[in-house]
Amino acid sequence: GLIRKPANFVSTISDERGEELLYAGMPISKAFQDDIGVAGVLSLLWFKRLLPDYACKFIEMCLMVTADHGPAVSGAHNTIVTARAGKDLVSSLCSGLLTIGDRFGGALDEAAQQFSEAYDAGLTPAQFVAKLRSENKLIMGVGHKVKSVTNPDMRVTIIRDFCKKTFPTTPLLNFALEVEKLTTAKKPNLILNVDGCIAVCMVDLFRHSGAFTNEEAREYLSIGTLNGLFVLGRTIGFVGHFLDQKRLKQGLYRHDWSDISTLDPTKFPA
Ligand code: Q5B
Repeated sequence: GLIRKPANFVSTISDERGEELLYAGMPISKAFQDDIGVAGVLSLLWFKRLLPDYACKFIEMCLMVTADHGPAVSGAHNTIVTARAGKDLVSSLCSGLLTIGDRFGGALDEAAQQFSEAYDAGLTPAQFVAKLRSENKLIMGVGHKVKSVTNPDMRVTIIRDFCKKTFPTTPLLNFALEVEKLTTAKKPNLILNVDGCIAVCMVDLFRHSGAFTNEEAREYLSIGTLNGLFVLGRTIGFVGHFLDQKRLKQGLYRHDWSDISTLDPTKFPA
């Protein structure tokens, strides 16, 4: 008989070959009938299952709170400069997205790792802080350029309160909030930031929603899932900044000399 050549390309999340597009096996018409929303679609395409309503609501809230944080942050700034250099939407968006990393918006995965490792090892919040300090490492998901205990980040309050109210249990969020008490006592801007808060809540969701096995929870944390939430959310804002600049017909950006210290190269040996 015929022997089928093994496929070189394997995919398991969607299928457009039949009469109707399927997302993780769910026909697109059912996604609309059941009104699963963008977060429901995300849960099908990222996790291949429809998460419970409270979890979808949480994901939607993550996308809402990360959608934008003004024109001054690294990614929006890059998007704006690129748009003003006359580039197209995709180039401007990519330029913004490429700034996302440890310092800006991309601390979620490592925050999840650091906090959950410490919690699982039975460290106290004080031991966790001391351990990272002794290793000369920053605590990912902690610290903010402008937000602090005296200028709290409402995004973090909204996510934190929702999770405490609707999640079955929030042990890692509770642990992170204890860590925050210690770090803010040292410096008021060392708050649990939006990356950190979303990250620990996602770990609580993976571990305690009943929707994932322990192995799946471990895998999602190890393959770098969580930064995807910030990337996806902030894409909304970056596209907004691109459109804003085009609408405003802003010309080429050139940084003001008065805001640059041009130093004598001979005084700074390589
Ligand atoms: N120190 C966020 O730094 C920032 C410490 C720490 C222990 C820490 C910094 C950091 C970890 C990574 C992280 C996500 C770079 C941030 C985001 C989205 C955003 C952005 C927006 C949006 C801020 C001064 C002193 C030093 C440091 C100590 C600082 N952070 N110690 N653990 N985590 N955090 N990134 O204020 O003794 O003076 O030498 O890297 O979570 O990106 O809105 O802007 O929505 O767009 O510039 O919210 O915290 O402070 O780096 O000059 O440090 O504090 O060791 O100590 P800063 P630095 P010392 S959310």
